[in-house]
Amino acid sequence: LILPVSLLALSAVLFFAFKAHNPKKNKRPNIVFIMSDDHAYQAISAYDNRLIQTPNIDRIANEGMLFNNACVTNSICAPSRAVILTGKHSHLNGKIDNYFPFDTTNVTFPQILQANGYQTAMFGKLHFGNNPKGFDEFKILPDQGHYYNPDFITKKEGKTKVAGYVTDIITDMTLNWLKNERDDDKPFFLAYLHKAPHREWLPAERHYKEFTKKTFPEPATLFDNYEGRGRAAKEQEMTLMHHMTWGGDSKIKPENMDKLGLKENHWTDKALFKSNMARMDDAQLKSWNATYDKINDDFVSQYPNMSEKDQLKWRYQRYMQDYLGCIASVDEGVGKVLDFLKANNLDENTIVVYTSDQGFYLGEHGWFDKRFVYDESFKTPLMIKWPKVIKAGSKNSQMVQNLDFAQTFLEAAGIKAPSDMQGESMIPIFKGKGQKFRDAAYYHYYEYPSIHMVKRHYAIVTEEYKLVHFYHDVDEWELYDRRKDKNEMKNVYNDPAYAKVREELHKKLAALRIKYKDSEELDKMYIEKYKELEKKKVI
Ligand code: SGN
Ligand code: CA
Repeated sequence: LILPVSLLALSAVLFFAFKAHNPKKNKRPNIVFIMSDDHAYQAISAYDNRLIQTPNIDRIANEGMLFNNACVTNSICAPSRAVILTGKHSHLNGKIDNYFPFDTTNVTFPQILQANGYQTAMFGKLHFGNNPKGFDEFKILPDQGHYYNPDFITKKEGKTKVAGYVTDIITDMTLNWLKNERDDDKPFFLAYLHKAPHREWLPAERHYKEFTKKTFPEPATLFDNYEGRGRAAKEQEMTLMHHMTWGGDSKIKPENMDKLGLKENHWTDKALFKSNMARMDDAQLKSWNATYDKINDDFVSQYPNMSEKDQLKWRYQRYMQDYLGCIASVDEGVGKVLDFLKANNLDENTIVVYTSDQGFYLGEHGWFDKRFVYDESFKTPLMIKWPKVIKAGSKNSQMVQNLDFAQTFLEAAGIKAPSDMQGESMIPIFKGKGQKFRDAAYYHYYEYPSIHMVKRHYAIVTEEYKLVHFYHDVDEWELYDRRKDKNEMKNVYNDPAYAKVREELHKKLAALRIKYKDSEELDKMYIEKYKELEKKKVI
């Protein structure tokens, strides 16, 4: 008996010794990729503390690196996610807008990580219309998902309705996986993907009470009249004044809209408000009404005496109260996940990323939504911590893009990236190497004609300038001097003082289009394909 027991003990010792000293296993980092939907950098206190405090999200910047010029290639939800997963621009991965299906024959980096021994999981919003490949486990929202008592599509049980508030549910699913389903013998890739703070901005009860009492500073360009820019900026449909909905967005009850004679800004307006309320249970609805009835009553009494300017100011405050209220729950969730990693000694060799699928207008230019290459939606928040490699509290101002995640993560995992990926690995930046990362970023937005009516455009963005071509039903060029005109209020394309800059940028843009394999033929092909979808009533 003694012999087998001691043999057993020896093999156990050997097993643990091997496990502890297996360099390959220990070296490969875990990756926690946290992404919110439509989270503007203006609403993260690590960037700007005028609107909200986000102490937990800020921890990632404090313990790692804050990127001041991170940007996207196509500022809209599902296309951004496709760029992230494939490491390829939209025109090559095929997911040019929210309508085109994601082509699942694309190779994504989670598939590669999984094939190389990573355990992979995804919780939250994907928005592809099909399930993610390369994941051992997933629970995703169908399409946009709902804030209250949302449905989820799960790998194991199919579609299920989950009681509660979406941000908290996604956080709980993530924590539960970390606690109970993680395989200690494997490194992991975990995608923790919030729906919040996407339109129509429904905060959790514990936050709307607090946030609806606050008043927020207005952006300098709230009353923009779009002079000095072209048709695209003038003809969009994303203004707080004319396109934000009274019901769905500002939470004015349909009966009050009728009472005040407020028009529906969009056919979904009242219906959206009603369907959001219909998802709440009695207790949720009761506390909702306890706060929002008062807002409604105040508005009904104020409205007859409000000027247009007063209305815009009111709509901005209403927008910020709900939008920022949603972010408060995201920040709490991030805190819980960071705490878990720390408490379980997963801190040191885990890469934690916080980003958004794009930036967002918080009243700048009088707008909400995104889509444009103008800064607030072109740039996106990004902070990354990895204590083993990245110096705490560092800042970086290079133009990294969402295109770069795939190659970055693969390099971190010691895997050679497929040669047709189009980004750059950020690992040299993590190590504090100073070389120029990217001279110019390429941008291309397609979803038009569609909601918000932002015209198709492609652009080159350098540290100093932005050259944009709006095409399809227009043929207009815009040039911005990013250093002198931070708010992008004046198109200097036809200013003779910029003639030389303009010519140089035209050349650089043409070269970038060739480098990334984009072309006029592809622009035309996607317009034709879009028309086919319109005919099929997909759009
Ligand atoms: C919905 C929103 C739009 C938003 C798109 C795309 N309207 O249609 O405001 O631009 O989603 O958003 S809503 O009234 O239905 O909320 S994205 O993040 O998925 O690209
Ligand atoms: Ca989005």
